[in-house]
Amino acid sequence: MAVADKATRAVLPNGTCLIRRRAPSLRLKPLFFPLEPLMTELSGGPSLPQERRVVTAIPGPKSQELLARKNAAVAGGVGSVLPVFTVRAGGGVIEDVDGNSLIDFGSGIAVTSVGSSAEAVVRRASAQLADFTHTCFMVTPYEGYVEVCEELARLTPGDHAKKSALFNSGAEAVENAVKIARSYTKRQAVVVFDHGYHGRTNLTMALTAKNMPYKHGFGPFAPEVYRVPLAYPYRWLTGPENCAEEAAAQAIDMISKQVGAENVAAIIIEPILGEGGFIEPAKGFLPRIAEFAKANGIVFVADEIQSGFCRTGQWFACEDEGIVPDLITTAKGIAGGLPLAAVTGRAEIMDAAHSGGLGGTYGGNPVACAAALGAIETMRELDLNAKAKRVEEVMKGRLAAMREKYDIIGDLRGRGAMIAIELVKSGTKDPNPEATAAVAKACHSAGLLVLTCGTYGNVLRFLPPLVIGEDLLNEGLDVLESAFAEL
Ligand code: PLZ
Repeated sequence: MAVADKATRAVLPNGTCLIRRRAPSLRLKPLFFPLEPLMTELSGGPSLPQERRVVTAIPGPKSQELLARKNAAVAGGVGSVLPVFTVRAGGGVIEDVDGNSLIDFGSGIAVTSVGSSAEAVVRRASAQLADFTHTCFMVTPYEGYVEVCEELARLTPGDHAKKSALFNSGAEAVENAVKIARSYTKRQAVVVFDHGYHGRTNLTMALTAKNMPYKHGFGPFAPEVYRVPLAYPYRWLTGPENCAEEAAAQAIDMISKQVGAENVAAIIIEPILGEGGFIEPAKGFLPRIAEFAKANGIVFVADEIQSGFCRTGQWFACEDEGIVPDLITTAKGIAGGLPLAAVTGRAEIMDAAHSGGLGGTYGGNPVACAAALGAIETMRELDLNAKAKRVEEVMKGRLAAMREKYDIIGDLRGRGAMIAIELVKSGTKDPNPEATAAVAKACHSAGLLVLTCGTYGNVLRFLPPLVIGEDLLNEGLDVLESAFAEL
């Protein structure tokens, strides 16, 4: 980390981080460091202006050309929400090949919470790249992996002894949480919830609720997976008041009667559901399910892959109801854009699998670990939990005003910088995926990247990088408001 010693840093009021770097000394391997005698750069890479700039149609002509190449060379099953081809990204913007600069309300699906080119991530990952790219932790280990596991033990809820194992993707982490829970309990069944999303591999497709586009035509799926009701306040038939109690009672009844609690290895739940529609389970539901798991020797797994690492204004969303999961799965925000995922949990559970039973060629890659340490450093230094709470304040204020004005906004929910609105047909609760797609499209054309989600495809979700400047955040909300006005 010699480069770190030579850098001075300042944080701008808009949250971006400035670094002044001196020329690398001879002690470093000069070949691997760009020759920058004295330069100042934004966290968004050298001089990336933090502005919305639309200079062509979206997507522009160069993106269209690349899109034709994509369509010819890339498998049709791999879609892109908005085919503008990126050249640079950082802070709160994405710049494309045509010179457009989009405000980013997506963070690459909740990944780049520290920005897409955060200074500490780039610095640490670059230094690691220069030292070595890979050894395979299962062959010869390295310190970065251990350091990430130590950080995970510190940051995740609970003060019990914890251990971690690192992987490449969220789905892989969830699969491994199931392997670990099965080893520990010597049971097979896994319980998941309506609207849940846990990945696209065979086992995680089975755990995921929604057919299209995730599962359709891809079966048969892994056995011993059981789905139970979720306390979804906006759509609970008897209304939100008794939703937590009723949903928990139904879920517990189904587990007890249809599966047998004594056969259940793990209950897996997202403390705030991501792909399913940014659903916050009604207050009281999560603690009731966690309690049931504990009383029956079931491993309670919080899937914090989307909600973790400051996204909701806490290190982990389950902290809001004081939940201490037995295992917690993380990915996405953990490494500032590099692929890394983890299972963290009670040491006795994590140690249940036999030696050699867990792993993979690339799991906990050293460059990804270095990036994770840089991302965590950034989260601490810039107090990104506080930033996420501020994003919530600004967004909820503006969105509540829009909801007053446009009655197709049926629900406004989420925490921190994980906020969503659910769109319905006027005067009903019928899902309105058409309006959702139209608003998203209008936003894209005006230079604001927004994403949709939800079982019914009628949720607009907002996941800005936590380092986004407040001006850009407000400008993005202006664009959204105009999109509603146009509709
Ligand atoms: N668990 C809670 O949100 C990934 C999926 C996007 P991977 N969510 C984005 C898509 O359409 O593929 C996710 C998640 C939760 C697990 C996962 C899976 O994480 O890194 O995509 O495998």
